[in-house]
Amino acid sequence: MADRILHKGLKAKVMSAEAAAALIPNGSTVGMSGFTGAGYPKAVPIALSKRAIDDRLKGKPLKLNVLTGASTGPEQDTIMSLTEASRFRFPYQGDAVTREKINAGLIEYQDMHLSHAGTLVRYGYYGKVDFALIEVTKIREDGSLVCSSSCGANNVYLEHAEKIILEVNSWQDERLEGMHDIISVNPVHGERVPIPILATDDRKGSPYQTIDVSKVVAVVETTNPDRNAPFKAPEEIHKKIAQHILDFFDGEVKAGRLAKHLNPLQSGVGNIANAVLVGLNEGPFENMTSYTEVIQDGMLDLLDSGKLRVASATAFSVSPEGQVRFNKNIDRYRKQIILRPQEISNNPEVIRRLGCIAMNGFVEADIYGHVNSTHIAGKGIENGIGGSGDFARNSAYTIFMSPATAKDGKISAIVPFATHIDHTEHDVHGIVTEYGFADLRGRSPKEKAKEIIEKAAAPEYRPILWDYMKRAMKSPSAGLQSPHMFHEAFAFHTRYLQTGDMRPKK
Ligand code: 0RQ
Repeated sequence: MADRILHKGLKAKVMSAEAAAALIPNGSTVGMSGFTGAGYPKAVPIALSKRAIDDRLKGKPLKLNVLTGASTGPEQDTIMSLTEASRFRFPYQGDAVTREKINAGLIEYQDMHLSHAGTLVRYGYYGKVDFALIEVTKIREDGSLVCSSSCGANNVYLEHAEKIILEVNSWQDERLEGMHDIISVNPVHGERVPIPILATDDRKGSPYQTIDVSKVVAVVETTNPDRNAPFKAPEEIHKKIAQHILDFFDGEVKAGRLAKHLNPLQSGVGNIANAVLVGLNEGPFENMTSYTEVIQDGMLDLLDSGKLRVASATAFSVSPEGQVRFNKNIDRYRKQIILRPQEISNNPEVIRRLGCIAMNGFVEADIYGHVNSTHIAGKGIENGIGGSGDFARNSAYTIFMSPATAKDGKISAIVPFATHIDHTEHDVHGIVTEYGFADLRGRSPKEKAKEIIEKAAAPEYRPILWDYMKRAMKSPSAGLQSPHMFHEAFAFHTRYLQTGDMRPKK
């Protein structure tokens, strides 16, 4: 792997993952690369987890504060959570074991807007960052780095950490070089300048990440693949949701509010988001662009068909099959794909300037349009807000999508009052389920409730939602702007916890 570490001084720092892990003292704060299952460190976290097991047997459990870009992969989140080597986790996770430990109170988790993460770290809210542990594709002669399959918050941790450990992963295709556009934000409020991105395909930074080479204490060579979940072919329900969104776009084009190339698309991860991309590939829109945080398989399809002109993101989240296709066509994709640090890909200023179309999943939405993206009632956190808030608050179109029910109809995604609110009614323009698109624009809360119940709620839940709404309007304690009955607002959830079904027994 000699040609991947071209800086002589850093070549001399090559050591095993175990030796690098041994440099990290207990109690350290470690800023790691990684955004979805892409570009996260893979060897040192495993070595840290092994050490955590040994240290636990010795009665001195290893406890680290782990900061990342977003979710990562099994060699990082799953294993470090299993061994409880992670004491504190920030700013996003999407891992089943980590979720279980957080909900059991064994890991402290701060769930944070991804665009804010860098500023908060720079302002010292997480204390001193002792180590940056960053996966890269290559170290150049001058010590600058070719990032790997995600940029995430690497720039922040590399700038801010006292010491740096680099994992050079030869599994990452060297031809990623040239795909990144690294702009770093001045952290000082009052001294910040406009982010110079005026169009999705603007490149205004450097393809390389510069570092203070003297801070590097270890370089570890790895060969492990990124791990992103394979996508299922869209199911009927996902296709229906996608079709409602396409019909909505069609209406906006006819009304003259959107051009045929639409506005830059942001799309969350998951099967519904992928179904929307599949639908767009079959639909009438041409010459589209995407300003988003992850590039998934559906976006590669759109690039291949020529429907999508350019995609800007901070990470890849492609299936193993998508990865093969990506590597095969990487020279073409390099001209069409730009990877940026997450504080740029998710930057509110840029999102608002471009007028993005944000499409993200939701856990539950209430009748007035408040959206819960993160918490499952009675079960705690699912994943986190991720970038959904960055895009929801600032996009020209903010759409949330989900099946109308979960757990075989026992849970309604539309409830009287959301048990946790990530996105308020002021930011939400559309709520979509397989039953329809509730268009909340230009409507008061009571008008939104009518639209949501009639268009988006599952038919079997409509009567009980109407019943709640109508009684709330007559309740003497309720104001008539957003009528509620506090003693009953969570009746759907309490019934589910008591009987296993949100529907009342007949
Ligand atoms: O549970 O896996 O046990 O079957 O939640 O739900 O329907 O498969 O949908 O995978 O798209 O996830 C909101 C979680 C949706 C996701 C959320 C259960 C359901 C299932 C998953 P099972 P689905 P998805 C880009 C933007 C926040 C972050 C974000 C998310 C599981 O979209 O994390 O938008 N969003 N980031 O059965 C109980 C309910 C439920 C429920 C769903 N009301 N009650 N369980 N489920 N609704 C990404 C980044 O920022 C990196």
